[in-house]
Amino acid sequence: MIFERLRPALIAGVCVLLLAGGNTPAFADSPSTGGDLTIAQSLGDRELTLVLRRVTGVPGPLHVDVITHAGTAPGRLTVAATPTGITGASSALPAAGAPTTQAVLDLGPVPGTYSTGLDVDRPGPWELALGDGERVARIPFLVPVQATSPPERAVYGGFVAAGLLLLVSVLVAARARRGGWVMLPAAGLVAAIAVAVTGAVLSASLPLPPQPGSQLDPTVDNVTDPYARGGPPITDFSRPPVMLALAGNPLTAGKSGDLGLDLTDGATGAPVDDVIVHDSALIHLLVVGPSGRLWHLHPIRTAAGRYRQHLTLPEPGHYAVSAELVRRGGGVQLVRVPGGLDVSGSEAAGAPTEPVVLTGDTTAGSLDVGGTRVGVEVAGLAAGRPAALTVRVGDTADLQPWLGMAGHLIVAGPLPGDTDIGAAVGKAPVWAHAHSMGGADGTGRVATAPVNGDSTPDETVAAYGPDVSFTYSFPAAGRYRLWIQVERAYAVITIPVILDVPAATEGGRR
Ligand SMILES: [Cu+2]
Repeated sequence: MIFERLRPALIAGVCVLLLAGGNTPAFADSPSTGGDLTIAQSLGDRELTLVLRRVTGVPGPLHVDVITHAGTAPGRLTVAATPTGITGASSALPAAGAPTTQAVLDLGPVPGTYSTGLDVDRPGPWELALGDGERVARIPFLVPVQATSPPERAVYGGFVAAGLLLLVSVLVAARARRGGWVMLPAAGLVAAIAVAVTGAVLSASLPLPPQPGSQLDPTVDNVTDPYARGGPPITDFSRPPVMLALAGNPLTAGKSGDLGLDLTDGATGAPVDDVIVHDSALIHLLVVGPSGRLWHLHPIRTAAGRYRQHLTLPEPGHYAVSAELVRRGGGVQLVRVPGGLDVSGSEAAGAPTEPVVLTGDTTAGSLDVGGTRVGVEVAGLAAGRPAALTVRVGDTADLQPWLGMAGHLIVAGPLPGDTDIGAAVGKAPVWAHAHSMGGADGTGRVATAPVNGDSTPDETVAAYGPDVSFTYSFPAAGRYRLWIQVERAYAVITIPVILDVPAATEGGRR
């Protein structure tokens, strides 16, 4: 009897469930589920890579790794984290703006990973302070929460309602004298399942809201619920370019000093504090000296829009300075300091590594960098055409990804001559930074993009190379300076190259 009465409800329910099963929704991974955050920092004389492992729950632990390099001095670092976001909602947590968690980290003499842990008690924007007793790097980071999108809420709500209505249907079917009454909860059940299925289908196809951190200035509220902002954004996310000015005391050759970098907004003149981590650093600082030496450094952030770089420049003369950075929604900018940097003094510099010279018909060469044999080869070289550049570092696949990449290529030119390179590079029309194109694991396979909050292998994975190749189109003919950088045995190797790029001939290749 009961089954007779229940039949319409059961048939409808089963049909809709089958339909839902056939359309198994691919739940979009929550947008704020971040991966690990890797940031290179030149803290004092130490070149460090800081890795903030993803936070999986709040309150919860934040695992902090510091990777040291060859020559990094042992010693103690302090690590502290401060919530910086303010919310209108009342909270029992300590007020933002003061550190809520701290730890110490003892670096040993062996290059590698040193770890410590912090505890984060709330989602939103945070600042990590990494100190060496003299300087403090202040690194902004986000603690995400697993946010539920409106369609996902419809899925959960719909299925809960369907479950309840199913119970009601059974009860009504068992108790009611007239079978028709069961149609009421059964219709509700079908409607609830329809809502859930619609939500499931939509959740896979609706665009994600603008992401706090990478697209929006993060606040506690938009990190906690990225879907809360109503309506489409009425402004675009773009920001004006930064103005980069050098600050600090003049530098003397052979003596260590601190170079200050002030970032100001080109429109408002306010300090720029929306720099986001790009290629594993807030700022990539490139400095080229008078004899063609390159420094690739990662200044520490000391305050909003203020960065500092500790360095020792070995020779007097004119240096070219540029910074590569990304403003939130502003794209990658390679900003040159117009006047460059003058270093006084008379310190005699040690000779820099002799570059590989590829000119005329020479398309291959080799050199010794710090005891490692490096071969350099170029193919298809002509202005305006993609050229392939390959370096072979040693003979085993033991390169480490530095800044998330197996190889970095920095290009400046065309240059008028081989003297006073810093000044010439400062005025050079082309100044580029390219990365190695796939094949990073030595098998020719292109490294896959991280999915679902996974992270790419960090520097500790020494399994790349020995061949690292780049593709770059030199826009104009002439003499270029190139610096290729790879990491091996926790040391960054810089390979200097001088390259003459011929003009493209009609239908011809070199
Ligand atoms: Cu860099």
